Amino acid sequence: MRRKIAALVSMIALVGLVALASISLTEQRSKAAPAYQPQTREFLMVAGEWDTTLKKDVRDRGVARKTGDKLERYTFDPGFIAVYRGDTVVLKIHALKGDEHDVDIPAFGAHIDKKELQRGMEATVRFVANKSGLHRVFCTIHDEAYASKDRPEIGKKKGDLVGGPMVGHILVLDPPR
Ligand SMILES: [Cu+2]
Repeated sequence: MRRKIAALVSMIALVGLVALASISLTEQRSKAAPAYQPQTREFLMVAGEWDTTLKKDVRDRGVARKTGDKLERYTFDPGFIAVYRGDTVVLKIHALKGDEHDVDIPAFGAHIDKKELQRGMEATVRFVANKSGLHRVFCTIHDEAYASKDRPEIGKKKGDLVGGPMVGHILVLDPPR
């Protein structure tokens, strides 16, 4: 009799364990990864400058430059950022080098006017990065930012970006799953 009771008790215990295990498995399965919650991502950027005085004649992006000429290049620093699609991007841009700059991000219709980015000023642009892919951030004020006419000698058409660079890049990634 005792044996029977013991067998019965262990049978009940076993059934109970199996039931518990299956409940916890079901729970785990139903806990799918939560959908990505878009975030606000803020970046501090500066307008930086590189320059040099030539020690010999060079071709500077298709243009002849002489010994003694000064070459200047302006950059956004950092010049490359990555966010997830759906994130709100806040770029705080500090104009440290160069008298003035502007900011144009055609992919997101975002813009800072040059009046807001005179030397020493900081301006903010904010947008929702709602398109995946690699997008460009331009400063358009520099003489050679865009070709003003077709430049077959360097393979560029009117309106193509030839100079600067004052070009940054924003990589918008598909949200993690
Ligand atoms: Cu600029």
